Amino acid sequence: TSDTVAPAAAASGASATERFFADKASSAAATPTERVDLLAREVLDAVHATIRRHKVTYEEYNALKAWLIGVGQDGEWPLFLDVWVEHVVEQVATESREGSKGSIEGPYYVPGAPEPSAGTTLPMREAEKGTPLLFQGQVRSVSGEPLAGARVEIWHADDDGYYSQFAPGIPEWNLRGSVIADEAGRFRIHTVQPAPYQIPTDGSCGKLIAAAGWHAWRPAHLHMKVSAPGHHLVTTQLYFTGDEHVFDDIASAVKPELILDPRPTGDGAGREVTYDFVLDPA
Ligand code: MBD
Ligand code: FE
Repeated sequence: TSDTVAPAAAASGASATERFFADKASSAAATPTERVDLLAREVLDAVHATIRRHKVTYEEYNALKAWLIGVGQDGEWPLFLDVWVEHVVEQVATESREGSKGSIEGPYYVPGAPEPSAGTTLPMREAEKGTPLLFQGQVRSVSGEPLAGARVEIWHADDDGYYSQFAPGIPEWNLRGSVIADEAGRFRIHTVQPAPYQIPTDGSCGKLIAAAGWHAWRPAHLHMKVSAPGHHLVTTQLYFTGDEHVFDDIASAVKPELILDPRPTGDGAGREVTYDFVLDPA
């Protein structure tokens, strides 16, 4: 659009790589030797089996090699892994939970967002584009008690599908907030409806998508981290009914429980939806 510079893959990729190293890479637990041996061997065995089954040629091997080198040069390892691998890690990690369904975090979470009060408006530009959206609900434990003072972190793309801190020209904390629920565990967050998100088409992930004849879209979504002392944090995403890609997400991260159906607000100017979160005991 005219007032935003289109983000290049290399710029958002570099930011996502930097973000990952700052928050996650150093805290990753050391994996025991036997476990690395097992997992690395099985993954390599699967690669070898694919090469044999499909008689992969030297041209194809070199195309793969060039592509893998490019993923790193574009800073797109966070994007690639979160789009095509993370959903299975998330399923395995949360399969024994009884509370709210989770979904993948993706590459664009930033800790330490501003903490507005429970009936709040997310940081946004003076004339932020998009349909106003009131997102409200309550945080409870699996036993049904309201979780006073629960934290509801929310981050999402703007009406052009861009995330602050990963696309140029957007204020630092735009459409990001860390909201503390009230004594009844309730929160009310005023924001705008996010647009569907398209994976950058000018980087290595875009090249794979084009070469394989896939599409680059994720359905519009809100990202959330909901937490309370003594409970498991839930990382999730919420989607919108009727979205063209809601059952055709390039990141395979939609679950039926995560689809919202907002209603028009009384004044007709925006939409509102209620969604409650249920947290498992830690
Ligand atoms: C996103 O916005 C996202 O949520 C994921 C999982 C991957 C790429 C972009
Ligand atoms: Fe996202």
